[in-house]
Amino acid sequence: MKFSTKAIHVGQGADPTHGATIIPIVQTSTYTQDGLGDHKGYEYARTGNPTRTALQECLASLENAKHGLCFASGLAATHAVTTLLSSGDHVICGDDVYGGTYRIFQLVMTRFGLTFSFVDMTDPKRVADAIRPNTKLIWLETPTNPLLTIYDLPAIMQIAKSKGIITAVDNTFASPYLQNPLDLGADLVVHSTTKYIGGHSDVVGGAILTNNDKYHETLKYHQNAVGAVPGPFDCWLVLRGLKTLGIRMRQHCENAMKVAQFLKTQPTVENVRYPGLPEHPQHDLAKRQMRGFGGMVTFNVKGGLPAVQRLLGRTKLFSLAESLGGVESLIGHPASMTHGSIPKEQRDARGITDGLVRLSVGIEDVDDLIADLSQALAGATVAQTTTTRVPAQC
Ligand code: P1T
Repeated sequence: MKFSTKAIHVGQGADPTHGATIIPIVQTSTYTQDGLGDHKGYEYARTGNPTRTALQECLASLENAKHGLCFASGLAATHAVTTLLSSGDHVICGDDVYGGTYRIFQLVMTRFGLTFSFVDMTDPKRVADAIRPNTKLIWLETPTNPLLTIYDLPAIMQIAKSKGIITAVDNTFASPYLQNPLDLGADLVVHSTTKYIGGHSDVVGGAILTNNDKYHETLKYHQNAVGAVPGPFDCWLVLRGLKTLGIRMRQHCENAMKVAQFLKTQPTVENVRYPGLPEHPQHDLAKRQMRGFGGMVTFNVKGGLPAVQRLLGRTKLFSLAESLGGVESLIGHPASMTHGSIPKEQRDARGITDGLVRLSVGIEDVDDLIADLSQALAGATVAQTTTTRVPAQC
């Protein structure tokens, strides 16, 4: 079966009870048993739920994985991966990741005896150099959030494999439609299903997919033991979004490319980053390991924060909001929003400067999106009074 057929059918056969064509929302916390130990596969809804099972199976099939586990959020899935580790273990993490990932690693999990090195992985040799005797996990995003850097998955996975280190790839920005890290050697794929997979900005969720039976068993144990599971309605919403992932991603890619090309022509814009642009530093690598370049675009606005604030206040179709991957376009300021948890010196050193703007390009008519950016950029060059944002740190 090919991608969009799997997205619509895997795990989603007609309901045996009533023949419902669409997977029902099995809204129950517990399951009546016929006798002690005699049940239909479900005992308690933290441990398992048929709507969640359908989603887990479907997501696993889309990442070419044997196993899938869903969580209450992308960060709950990230946290679950750390349950494969023990106090004293060392983790190598890409130095450009979602600010919340940095926060749970550096500001939360270090209190439990884990240590983290944040490494620029554009040269895989730097990953090899960062390995210590106690390194147990390599974690990365590609494309990265927010700078859209592409890392060489086969090369990094090979380095990890030679040392017996677990690899986890957060595939949220690409979605399984554009990239399958397990096929490129990763042990675990992590998703915030809140983003492209859900696709409609109406649900929060996360998932881990793997072919490794041992990791799956441990993660499943912790999924139940910790209990950060999604409710049945949330799973149903993600399943509903998932059905159109392929068609949405094609439009996101097409629109984002046009928006990136437009931004390049704008005198008030510099350093447009989009993996589909030939001048992107890892454009050839992106072509090799992805099937499209995604819907995210970042750029710098000349004039720094004041110019950015004016721009953010002027877009009408691009909503100023956290998150990404929905059908509607969003605009954000990583330094004060998604990456506000990272200390300023580190943000600046990594390129997440006050002048950086991130777009999640939706699937509206691209002519309208470009017209909106065009008017907002034109207006942003005219100085106006603005209010100062309080960092939201989502
Ligand atoms: O929000 P949540 O479902 O918990 O997902 C966390 C997460 C994990 N991985 C990546 C790459 C992410 O981008 C995110 C969440 N990101 C945003 C909310 C954002 O606006 O970037």
